[in-house]
Amino acid sequence: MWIAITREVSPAMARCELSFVAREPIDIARAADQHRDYMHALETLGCRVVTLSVQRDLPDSVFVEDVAIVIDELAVMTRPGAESRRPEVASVAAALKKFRPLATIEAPGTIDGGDVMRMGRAFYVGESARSNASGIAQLRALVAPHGYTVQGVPTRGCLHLKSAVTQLSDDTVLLQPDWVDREPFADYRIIDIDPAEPHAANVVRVDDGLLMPASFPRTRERLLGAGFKVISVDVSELQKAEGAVTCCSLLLREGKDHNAG
Ligand code: CIR
Repeated sequence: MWIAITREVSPAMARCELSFVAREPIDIARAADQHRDYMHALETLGCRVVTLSVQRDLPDSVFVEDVAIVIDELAVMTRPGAESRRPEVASVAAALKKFRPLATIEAPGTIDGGDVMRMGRAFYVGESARSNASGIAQLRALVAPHGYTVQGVPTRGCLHLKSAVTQLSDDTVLLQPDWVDREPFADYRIIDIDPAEPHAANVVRVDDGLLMPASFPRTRERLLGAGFKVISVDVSELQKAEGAVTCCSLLLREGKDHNAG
């Protein structure tokens, strides 16, 4: 069983950070509806959803993935690359400390959870505008004692590593070759996104199920053809905030409770 930590959409989301997409008006009510559909999809995939209360003044606070990196052994609270996002960390830490011992990335390190992709005990971390060498080195020092490796991976033309590559199964990744090299992932089976859908590489995996945006039907066909079980959700308003599907939840395995109170 998985716990999915989420947070309600902020009414200030129109003031979100944007890096690679142009600003467009965001329909907040519609974004909230889409976010509810997203949480239902997570439940369908077998997650118990824990929703944190809205942070009205923090435009990007729905994107909880960026503020923590959670493994069975601990939760690493990040120091997000965008300064406007650093006040999001404390309340997610308060929620996570019920489930895991906490560790923290300290200045001058920065790291966004969206840059952190894990395959088994191998972490790949985007060397992006949001995640720097100090942040990556600190993550390595925190997880190495638990038997994990950490490898930096350059990205280009996208916000985060997980805009470019995500996990489909224990041995397969979905990849956008324009935004990341294949070479670091050569040990895995690689499925390319459909080239007509450049943003399609970001999918959530929960056991043998996948959740992806409804706007990428061609890539969905590829995944269905490869035998994956896929749920699609319309997240168009969240996409206008440069979000996708992994960014709206923190997934942690239940039954690894820390009971720190
Ligand atoms: C940002 O620029 O930080 C937000 N507007 C979008 C963050 C999306 N996060 C993610 O994909 N992990």
